[in-house]
Amino acid sequence: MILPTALALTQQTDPPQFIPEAAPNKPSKGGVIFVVDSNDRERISEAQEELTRLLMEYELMDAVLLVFANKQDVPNAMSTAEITDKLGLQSVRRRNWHIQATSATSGDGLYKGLDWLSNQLKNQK
Ligand SMILES: Nc1nc2c(ncn2[C@@H]2O[C@H](COP(=O)(O)OP(=O)(O)O)[C@@H](O)[C@H]2O)c(=O)[nH]1
Ligand SMILES: [Mg+2]
Repeated sequence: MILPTALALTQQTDPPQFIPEAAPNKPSKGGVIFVVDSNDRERISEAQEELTRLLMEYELMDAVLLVFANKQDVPNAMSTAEITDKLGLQSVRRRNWHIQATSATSGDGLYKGLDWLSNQLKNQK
């Protein structure tokens, strides 16, 4: 998450969550980077639920969304089209979003995704 407020890891929830240290009183512009394990078919629905929960956060109302479909180097990993479908991204209408195929181990796609985010944040001003 790229937000102007600091985030703190709280142990008071299970699992521990990142929460804003001082809750802003208005939605922050900025962006969310949501990293998905494209090779984990078992947990993609869990990822979808978590993304839905995240996007309902008041503070993230105006944030753009960048999804990294990571582990694209793994044979038989889900494609960006499949992940778009399973995360229900087509129904994300009120914010700009982008899905980027990445491999964190080789670095493929990381800069492409960050370039998109950087351009979005420039245009938010
Ligand atoms: N092949 C591959 N491995 C990755 C990539 N990104 C992270 N990993 C590896 O994935 C492992 C962590 O697994 P991960 O799926 O992130 O977490 P877990 O599902 O909670 O176990 C580490 O060994 C990372 O090096 C990637 O893009 N490609
Ligand atoms: Mg995993």
